[in-house]
Amino acid sequence: MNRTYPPVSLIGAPTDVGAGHRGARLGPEALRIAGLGEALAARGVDVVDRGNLDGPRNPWQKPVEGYRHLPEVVTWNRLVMDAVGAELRAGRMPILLGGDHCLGLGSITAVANYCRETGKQLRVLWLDAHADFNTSQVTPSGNIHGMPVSCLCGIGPQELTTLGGPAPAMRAEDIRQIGIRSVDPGEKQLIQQHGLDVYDMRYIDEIGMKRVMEEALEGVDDNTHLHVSFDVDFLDPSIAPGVGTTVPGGPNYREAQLVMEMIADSGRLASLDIVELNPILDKRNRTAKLSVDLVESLFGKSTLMRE
Ligand code: EXY
Ligand code: MN
Ligand code: MN
Ligand code: MN
Repeated sequence: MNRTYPPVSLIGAPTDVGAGHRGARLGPEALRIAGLGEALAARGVDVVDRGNLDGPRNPWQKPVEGYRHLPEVVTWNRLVMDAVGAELRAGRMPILLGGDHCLGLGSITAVANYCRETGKQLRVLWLDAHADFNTSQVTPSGNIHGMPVSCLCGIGPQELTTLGGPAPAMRAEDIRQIGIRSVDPGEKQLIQQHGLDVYDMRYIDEIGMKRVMEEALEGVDDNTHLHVSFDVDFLDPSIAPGVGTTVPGGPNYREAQLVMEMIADSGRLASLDIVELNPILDKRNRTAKLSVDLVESLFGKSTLMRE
């Protein structure tokens, strides 16, 4: 399928304030060194690298009332929301280079607001080992990278839930979570209460990735803005060791490629986060290179010509 893509802007957000390991702040550089910009340009995409946002450093403190680094997380997410929103309004596709996954909050808040302005229908595909649906009451860690989805759905501290306007930034029914295999006990109850659509690894094993993706993309049409939030811990750790929160039993190489290929086939990809890459824990930038390989598939690279 020959498809033209809108111009792309790479936005680096070098922080790990939402995480329990330090190192994701180096993610944007690792993705650049793995050749992300060049790979997109080779696919015929007009790509500009906006460089890195400049936010607060990681103070490396213990959680306070269930949140670690809340003020810093708020500041980083504001920066991300503004940068992502500006690219969307300029008719460009933002690719956020994290950084930890707390940044999905700012990114998707911007996307959701853009959808409201333009009358587009939002669909978020959350590719992750984790549901990231914790709250300060049930979090085992206080790490806010375990909370962006609940915040987006209006559950969480007011500074985060109202980042871009009145809460909730998005509805639980706008998101599909794929690859999930680590959910905390309190988080499990909240997911149930809010009726989140979770395609966990057991479901993927049972019905296969092709059908899972068909279900996750059901209802996506010409008026859909498709946002992909790609946490690299989605991938099985045997192929993607460069993350702080590895969980065994994730999608293998071909399953991950199929996810990206089927998203590409939908033709609706309009914004993307690549988060949680931790080069300190990686082996020779392998996880960054794999991420670039997967992004090529997201932008339509395939083995054969396909209809
Ligand atoms: N559920 C665990 C917690 O809240 O601490 C682990 C969260 C990891 C979040 C990663 C990035 O997706
Ligand atoms: Mn995550
Ligand atoms: Mn994760
Ligand atoms: Mn499998």
